[in-house]
Amino acid sequence: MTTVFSKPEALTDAPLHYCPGCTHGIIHRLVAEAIDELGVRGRTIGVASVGCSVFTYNYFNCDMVQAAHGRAPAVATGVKRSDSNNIVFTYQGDGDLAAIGTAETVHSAARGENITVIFVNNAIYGMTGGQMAPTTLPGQVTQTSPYGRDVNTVGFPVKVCEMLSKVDGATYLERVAVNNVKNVRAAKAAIKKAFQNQIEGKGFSLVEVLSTCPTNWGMTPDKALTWLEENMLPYYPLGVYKDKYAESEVK
Ligand SMILES: Cc1ncc(C[n+]2csc(CCOP(=O)(O)OP(=O)(O)O)c2C)c(N)n1
Ligand code: SF4
Repeated sequence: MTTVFSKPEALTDAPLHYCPGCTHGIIHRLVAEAIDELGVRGRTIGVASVGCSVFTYNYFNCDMVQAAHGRAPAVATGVKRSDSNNIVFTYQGDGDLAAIGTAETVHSAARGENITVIFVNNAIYGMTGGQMAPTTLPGQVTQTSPYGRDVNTVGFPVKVCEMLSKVDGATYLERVAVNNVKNVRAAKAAIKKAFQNQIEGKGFSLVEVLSTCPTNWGMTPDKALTWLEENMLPYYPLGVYKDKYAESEVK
């Protein structure tokens, strides 16, 4: 019999704890597929962050470390520098990476650390019950912005790929989404490239994945995918924000 579908080896058998329809699970699978296809599982070390994805250390079938809130790129820096043969990735939400962890994100990019950052942007603090995040859209209703995010009082969302594109040390920055099959395929290619870059010693790669939080957005999973498409994609355009090596190839 021909096997047409199987679980990546880089995922354990542990059942995921995510809410029904949450796209964290899709992103886990894409990361695991990339690790498998590149044949690096035996030397991969993941850094789990704090947020709904805190239990990634139970789900990825490779060595894992747990970082304090926002500190994953700093921990990844140490793990990578201790043995450059390690393939090191972080898996972080937007509250983790773009709020308490902004400094670690910017400085690891500025230092050009040879690590892979998987940044899951669902425009809200999921784990803690749906508070406004740095990435919450203007006008978006959350538990702490019941009348919608007012940019006049709390400022504008942080656009991480755009911001890091001005950081000289960053190598590869791409924003993708997992709201439909076409975008999932593109997300897989970007994630694989971010790992491939590290294998080739090219430096800091970050893939921002636009993701859903049906529970805290207060929507069905189906409606959440539509909401992402109609609201997040216009504000957070998909695409490659920096590819240092492609640029030098073009020149
Ligand atoms: C030092 C510290 N401050 C605050 C918290 C509370 N906290 C836990 S998860 C979280 C937000 C996580 O949101 P995000 O990174 O967007 O991930 P999501 O849950 O949406 O996937 C916060 C503020 C904490 N655990 N540690
Ligand atoms: S709270 Fe949101 S981000 Fe967290 S598991 Fe549920 S749907 Fe996913």
